Amino acid sequence: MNKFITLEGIEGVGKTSNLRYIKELLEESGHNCVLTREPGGTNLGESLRGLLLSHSDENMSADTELLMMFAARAEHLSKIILPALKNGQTVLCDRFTEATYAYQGGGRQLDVDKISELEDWVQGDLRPDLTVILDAPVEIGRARAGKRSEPDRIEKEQDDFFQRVREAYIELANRYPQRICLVDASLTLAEVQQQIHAKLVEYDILNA
Ligand code: Z5A
Repeated sequence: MNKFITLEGIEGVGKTSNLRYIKELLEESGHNCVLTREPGGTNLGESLRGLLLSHSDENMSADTELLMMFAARAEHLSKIILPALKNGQTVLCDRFTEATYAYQGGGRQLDVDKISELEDWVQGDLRPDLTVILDAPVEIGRARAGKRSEPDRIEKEQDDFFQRVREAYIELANRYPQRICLVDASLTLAEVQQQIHAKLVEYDILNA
């Protein structure tokens, strides 16, 4: 029963809304779920999240941002994710390493080999069983997110940054179709949820 499932996408595509839906579906079929997020999930990780997303007069270098994402991830893996999986629980995580490939690799244009080295170092051979990428045009995500709150440090980036992030996500789904899938998140919430349900069946997380 222990599965590791992650949800990804550019800001505002509906990760938070759909995580709750996935959790309900999994619990109905007998999974004991741990819901968590990145960056964050532990006390130290949430402190790092605060530093990563808050505004400061001092610019953060892209390498520092990358290393802090992986520092938070190392803590998250050792304190939450690995113990839960070992305990037979299913971990549902709002963003994980695919976000690093998309934001730091695609958005910031950092060397993808560096990210891959850190991934191997911090995670060993652990990869999510399924990553659902909610895909929608940047304007849609921004319009939905914009209704909500003050943008954080990363959300303040321009549209071309988010366009690169979106393209990097699509590339990941094309490269690893055995564990990463795309869902059209530009549709209504009910239609998005129908697609997610179908993907959970297709990837053997839920029975038909
Ligand atoms: N980051 C990184 O750079 N590198 C990394 O390795 C990691 C993260 C792990 C924090 O992420 C930031 O960290 C993020 C990437 C970076 N920065 N950015 N951008 P986050 O996940 O905490 O924050 P976020 O991306 O900004 O997520 P979000 O804004 O919370 O969006 P969301 O969860 O995808 O959307 P939502 O809150 O569910 O929905 C937004 C609104 O749209 C809401 O009013 C919903 O009711 C509405 N909604 C949702 N779905 C629909 C549909 N289908 N139709 C109409 N309206 C909808």
